[in-house]
Amino acid sequence: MSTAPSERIAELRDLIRKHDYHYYVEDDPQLPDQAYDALMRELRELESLHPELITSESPTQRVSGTPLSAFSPAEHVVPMLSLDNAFSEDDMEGFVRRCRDRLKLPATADIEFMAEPKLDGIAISLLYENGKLSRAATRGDGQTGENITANARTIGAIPLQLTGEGIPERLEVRGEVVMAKASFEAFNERARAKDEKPFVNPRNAAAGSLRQLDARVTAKRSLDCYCYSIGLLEGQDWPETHEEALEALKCWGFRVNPEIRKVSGLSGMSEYYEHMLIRRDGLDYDIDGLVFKINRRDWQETLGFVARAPRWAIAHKFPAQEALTVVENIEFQVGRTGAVTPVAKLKPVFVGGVTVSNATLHNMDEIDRLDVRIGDSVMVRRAGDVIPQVVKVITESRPADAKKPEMPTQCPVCQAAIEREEGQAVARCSGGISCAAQRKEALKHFVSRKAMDIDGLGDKLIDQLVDRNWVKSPAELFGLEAPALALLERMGKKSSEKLVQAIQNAKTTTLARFIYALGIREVGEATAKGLAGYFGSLAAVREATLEQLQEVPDVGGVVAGHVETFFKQVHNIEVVDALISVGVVWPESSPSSDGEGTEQDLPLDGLTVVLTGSLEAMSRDVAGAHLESLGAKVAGSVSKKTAWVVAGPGAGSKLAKAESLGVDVYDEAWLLALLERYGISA
Ligand code: I6G
Repeated sequence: MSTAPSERIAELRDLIRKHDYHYYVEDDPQLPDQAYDALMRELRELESLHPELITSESPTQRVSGTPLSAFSPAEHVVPMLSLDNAFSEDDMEGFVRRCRDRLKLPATADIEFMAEPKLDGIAISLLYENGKLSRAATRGDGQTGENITANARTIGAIPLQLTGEGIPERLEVRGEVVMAKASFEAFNERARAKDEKPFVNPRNAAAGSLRQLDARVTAKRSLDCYCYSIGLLEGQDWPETHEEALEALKCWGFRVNPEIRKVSGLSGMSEYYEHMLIRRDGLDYDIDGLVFKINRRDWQETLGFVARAPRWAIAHKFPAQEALTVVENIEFQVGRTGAVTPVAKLKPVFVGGVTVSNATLHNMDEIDRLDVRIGDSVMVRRAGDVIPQVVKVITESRPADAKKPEMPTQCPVCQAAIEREEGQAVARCSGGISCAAQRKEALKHFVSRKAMDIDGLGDKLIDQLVDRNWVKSPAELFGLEAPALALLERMGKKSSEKLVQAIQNAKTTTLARFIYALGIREVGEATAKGLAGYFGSLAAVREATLEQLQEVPDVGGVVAGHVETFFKQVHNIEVVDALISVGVVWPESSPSSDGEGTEQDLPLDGLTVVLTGSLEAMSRDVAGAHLESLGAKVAGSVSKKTAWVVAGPGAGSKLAKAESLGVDVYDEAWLLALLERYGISA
């Protein structure tokens, strides 16, 4: 007996919601993208045959096709308050003391707090009635926001229908909508390539994307949402602690930040602060501080509110990522592809925890767009490991003698002519590999952390190697010997030997790193990963046609053109072949482009592995790529679904979690033996 369409539709919706839960809430996807897409496709097809069965909570109904003419006001059921800020340890001490005094606790009592990152995004209120998302609103003035339901519905991390047990009659949830740093960078890169205005920071990008009148535009902007509290709960009792409230949110299908911890007393709070300050740059999203909330709800009630802020919570702010300074000069630097980039030389300023004295201005169009001049006061932004940017000129403070910069006509390094193609924003030095600046930059990129990751080969060393003409192309790095290196400035016997070892270790890499290291125009880390994953081997990438290249997610005509052109140029092929002949290797896999590729039975298919601690024979990246080539999924965190954890020296919380969950833990020797069994040696 065949299943009735209504039953299959219900089954598919449940399955999709279950997989959304694994993906968004547990950060542990249980299905390859293609299989998830197949479920969505089947649901869409069935719904198109039976439109009477479509409901607004169906996962197919996230994007509405009718643009609004304006956002309507949305009055909050419970006002959205703000938080008091702390900027120092002293401020934090004062906060804890006040809590303790008002709760009449002894001076020795350590209060339990939930500690959370404060995401730098857009606050959102989500109202659910009988489990269905009925309204989404921005914070506005805290009393009334804007109704942005159609746009919020397009965000995958926002459930349209709650899951799990004990769904409340009415529930209002607060969270923060953010744009991931990588999506923001990719968006701005595309905007600049099209001569469109980039966003100043991920927060503005999230705000701009959430305030689109056409939800189809929002849907394309990869927004994310993390929920952090309950504003209204009707039809059941409030959880007794904030920790339990967060657990309930997860059960109902909300993404809750995995960095949240329970801490005790001031010492626990400052340990978390130090820990997150280090983690900050490595997170996917911007955070501007931490929020500490008293865990017990009865204590929260006792403390209550003052002037629109709870007395039981505080935001401990991080150093700002934006600051004002002055442009002292504008210089022109030549990059690895010959692009001549104007760089603002700044009066040194402390931003986001470091002193910044240079900021990129990208190209002359960007200089015109910002209208930046030498002598101007500017706002600079530094986030993560991204090059500091000038985001805004304070034109009101412009001095009378502020000078407009001009693009030089000759390369400042090799004196070759600087050319700018018709319609292109970027000007280029025409010197090619005869330009020492281009050679240096290509090598710096080649050895960088996300490329071949050669530890100890810094910019100053590369400058010397190129200036002495010891290294003319990347393959020559692998022929360097310790006694010669020891002659260079700031190098001794020990450091030279260590460097030679690091260079030799880097010979074993991954295909994605290798492609990225080649420095193909507009092929960043994500595109390189996409190409490696899609084609599986360098030969396949080299032979791919323009059409095939464009089948890789996020590869458009321009990037495909750069890849194709790169592999057509004889000197590039010589560089690649020379690298392979000096022994650069990587594991190759079957292409995921092959429709049957994903169906193939690979030996570790379906197994999730976590690598933690340090490995000696190969980097974790390389080990991960080997495991993936055998079909395993390599995850970043340990869960019940993890099959094996491979732990090296220095393994910490992941090892502890594996042990507490009873997940099998192995050492590097075991991993090497496993790989050996499938013909992979270190
Ligand atoms: O603005 C906020 C950001 C993050 C918050 C907040 C938060 O918790 C992680 N929590 C509260 C209680 C309030 N504002 C009022």
